[in-house]
Amino acid sequence: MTKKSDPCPSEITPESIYRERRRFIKTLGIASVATGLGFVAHAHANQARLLSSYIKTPWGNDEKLTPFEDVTSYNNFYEFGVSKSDSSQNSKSLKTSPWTISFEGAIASPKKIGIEDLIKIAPTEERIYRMRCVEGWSMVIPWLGIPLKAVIDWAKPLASAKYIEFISESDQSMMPGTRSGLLDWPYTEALRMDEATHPLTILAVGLYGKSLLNQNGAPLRLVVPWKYGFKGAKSIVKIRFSESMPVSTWMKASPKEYGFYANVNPNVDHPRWSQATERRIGSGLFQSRIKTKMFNGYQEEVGSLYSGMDLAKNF
Ligand SMILES: Nc1nc2c(c(=O)[nH]1)N[C@H]1C(S)=C(S)[C@@H](COP(=O)(O)O)O[C@H]1N2
Ligand SMILES: [Mo]
Repeated sequence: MTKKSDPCPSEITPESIYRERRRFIKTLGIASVATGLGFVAHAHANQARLLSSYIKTPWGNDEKLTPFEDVTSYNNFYEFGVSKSDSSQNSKSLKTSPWTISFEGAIASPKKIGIEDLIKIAPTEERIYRMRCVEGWSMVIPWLGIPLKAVIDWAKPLASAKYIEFISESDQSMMPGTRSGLLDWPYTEALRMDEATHPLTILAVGLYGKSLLNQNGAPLRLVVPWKYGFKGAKSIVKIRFSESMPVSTWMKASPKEYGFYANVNPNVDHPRWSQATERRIGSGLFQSRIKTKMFNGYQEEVGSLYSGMDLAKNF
């Protein structure tokens, strides 16, 4: 538990401290261990209540990271308002402790588990993933999380379960945006089971070496790096297994614009704008525009999940 009195250097200049640590790891040559896994970096003693250590993975080690300040101040979290700065300003009201996640639907026995126990299901890993928002901007974020597959194996869904649905918190007293009729609350998202158990899919509990801030979906959010950012449901309280394809919040709101798959695809435009390029968020004026890659650059890893599918129809 972080004490209020603890000095927290990562809160002062998180990015520079973070870079320093990465340089240090590099100098030791540990980052290039052949397996890529196996290096346990000790977290700052004063960081996350949830994270005492994590495994460094090779994902995204060559990427230029989006500064911590941008990752934590330029957000989409409509439960706290629709502008990018709303959730960093308004989300203090979200109480993330205690926090329970329930598992229901096509499951042998429905379960509930506290977040502290859930993150013990599998070791926490750092994975640097690109995130591409459907609106045309992107970031590179050092996530801390656990493979969703480990949680699914623990939950033991029925063999008939073909989909998994993620349901966000929607308490009106903590989330002022849910008093509006903007979306059909609670926010929900879903994956096909083979997407959910893919090794790239994680449940994130932190970023930049510390636990998630509320604006990023504390204490638990989905990260699926080859899909548009809206698939990554935040502040998850319920996980439901089902036999038929769930209809997500965005599919309900605008079915012509938001499909079930939401795979990043530069060749399939959003009805109101092109998806061919993206604006890489970085502090200040120097935000570069770059070409968007198929599956957000993860084609080699996930392309086979969609072989034989028409991705223009299954957008
Ligand atoms: N519950 C919930 N989850 C959500 C959203 C939201 O409004 N509510 N926005 C989504 C969108 S559109 C994006 S791009 C990402 C943004 O994540 P970040 O703010 O951590 O970058 O969260 C996704 N998850
Ligand atoms: Mo998004």
